[in-house]
Amino acid sequence: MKRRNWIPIKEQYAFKFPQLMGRVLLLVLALLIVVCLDIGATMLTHHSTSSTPSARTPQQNTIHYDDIEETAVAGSVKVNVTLAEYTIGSSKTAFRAGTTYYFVVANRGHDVHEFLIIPEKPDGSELSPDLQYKDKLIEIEQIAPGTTMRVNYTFSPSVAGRYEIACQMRGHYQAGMKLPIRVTR
Ligand SMILES: [Cu+2]
Repeated sequence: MKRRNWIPIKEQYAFKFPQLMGRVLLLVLALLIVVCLDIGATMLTHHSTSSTPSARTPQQNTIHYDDIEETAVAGSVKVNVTLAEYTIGSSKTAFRAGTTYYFVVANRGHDVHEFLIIPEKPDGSELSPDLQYKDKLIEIEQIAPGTTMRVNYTFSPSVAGRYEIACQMRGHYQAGMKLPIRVTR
């Protein structure tokens, strides 16, 4: 009797096990597809210059934000920056080291944009996008359309020189999202 009782249970188990494994495999496959799509979308929509992730690791002295809404520091100078397709406007393009600026960055476009302050060569000629990104002074990533970010920033005397306010999202910089600025001691 005992043996007979065992057989149906084993058969039942053996029958259900492959079904269960099939479901688990399908679930794992579905998850993998979602993850792959997500990575693909990120690569497509984000920086065109990020062929090597390590090249885009921010410097230690870079201030980097995804989302920042500071209030103005007392005595700061307000700078209105407007991002759109594919232009950058700024109420100021000449800055002094040691002065605190309150950057109010508004995305008035229909696409996601970013706010970068990146170096130019001392003579104003072009630097490679990777080098510009590596030596950026400040970055606010992924500013959604209709969103305004606010950040206080003080240029240190050691960074005096030529810079650009720019967006390096795929194709945006090349399409015109750059504005030359100067920082003086
Ligand atoms: Cu942009």
